[in-house]
Amino acid sequence: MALVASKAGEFYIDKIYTVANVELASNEVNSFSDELQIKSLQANGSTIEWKESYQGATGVAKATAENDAWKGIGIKPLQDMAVYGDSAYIVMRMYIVNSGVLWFGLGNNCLTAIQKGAWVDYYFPAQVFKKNWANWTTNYDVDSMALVNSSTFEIYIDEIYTTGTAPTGNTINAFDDATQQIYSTANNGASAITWEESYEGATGVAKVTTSGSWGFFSVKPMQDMSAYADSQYVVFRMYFVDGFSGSLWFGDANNCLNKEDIVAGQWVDCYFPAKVFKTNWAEWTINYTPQKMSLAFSANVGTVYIDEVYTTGTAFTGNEILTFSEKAQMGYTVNNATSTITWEENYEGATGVAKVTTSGSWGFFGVKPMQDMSAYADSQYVVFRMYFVDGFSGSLWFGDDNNCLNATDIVAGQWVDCYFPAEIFKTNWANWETSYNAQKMSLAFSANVGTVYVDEVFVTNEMPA
Ligand SMILES: [Ca+2]
Ligand SMILES: [Ca+2]
Repeated sequence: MALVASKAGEFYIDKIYTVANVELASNEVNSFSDELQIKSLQANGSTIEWKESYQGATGVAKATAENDAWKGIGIKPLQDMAVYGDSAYIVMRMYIVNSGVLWFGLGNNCLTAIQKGAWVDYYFPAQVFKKNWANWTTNYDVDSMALVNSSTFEIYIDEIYTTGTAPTGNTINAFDDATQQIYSTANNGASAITWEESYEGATGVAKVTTSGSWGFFSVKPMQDMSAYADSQYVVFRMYFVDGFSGSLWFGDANNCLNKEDIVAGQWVDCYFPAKVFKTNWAEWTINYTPQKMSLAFSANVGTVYIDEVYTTGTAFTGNEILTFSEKAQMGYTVNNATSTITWEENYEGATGVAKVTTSGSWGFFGVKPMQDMSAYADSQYVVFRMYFVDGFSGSLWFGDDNNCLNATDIVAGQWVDCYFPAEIFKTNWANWETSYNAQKMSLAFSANVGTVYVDEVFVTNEMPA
């Protein structure tokens, strides 16, 4: 409890006193109702002054800067951060005379479009505020706790407050109210987004209208990404009004895992790999790339409603590549013209299986790992646990070589494990998300083997004696 001088010298104290407490609303960060409140702002290269009124507002902070260099307006809340616990937004009511892009907490994340010459409520993600400001009293970082701007600006701030309730659990955005829609953005000229209170039994929906191919629907999570850490899938619950055509891209890959289930005229869930979401979205607050963070419709699909975006499933760990425990995993498999792949709940004591049917020689059963390839770095073998119903003939090729290490053990009519060198897998699969070569990433049956069930695909260091 001391006032500490960091350098030698002398100073004089006349008196120590308190001033009358200002009544603060529960969600208030600062409303500049008197001149003292302006002292909580920090002029990081800008000039800040208090004005009794401006354009109909009472008690405002005026911030100006010149020279087109990074300038900030540092903000310190007047209340304990706990007050803002579950807010969804931090709102700055500003009158912008002149300004470029507004960054908040080192993120280009103003959720409301800049409009000049009027009082506008500018929404920013409360999660940025809550995260960066958590310990501002002990750990004040000028850049991450400021509204910053790289241009010459003249901005008036009437008040700063928090509002809304952030979603919890596995929700990314449920579009519960019109305000939540501003966490989604149409990032290109081929899509527009509006909000509606309800549609076909769903409450709170984003209405996306595409007017050409490659319309984007970008969605920004309203919680910290740590909320989704263990998820396996990101799901978009959608309703295609005018029919579905083309493909659904998410994070720059055509990777809707259950595209065959997408039917127009009803609510459908489209599953995407959560690892794409987790990797590309990790730092969305500071590093936003629309293409990597959008659902893109390759064709013009007209009107699509989106009820909710959420995560589900438990991320794989350990040595698993695929287990087929749920149907969505079928999206990680690849067939060719001489093979079909379907999912079944169980077969001969195994739970969750892929059913492969070949209709000629060289049928493919391609697999894409559900974990990051680094999970398999130390393994020696890749194992396919299979059941050949109609007999086994020919040879088993993996990554364009006939290399089942224990082919002599493969017997039809029972579950058998087929071992392949993991080196092939690690080399060919390393960058499958950006560079997919079906032949190099498939198990190929040289002969027509009819029906084969696959229970799981995993890596191991042990091969049976
Ligand atoms: Ca909804
Ligand atoms: Ca299984």
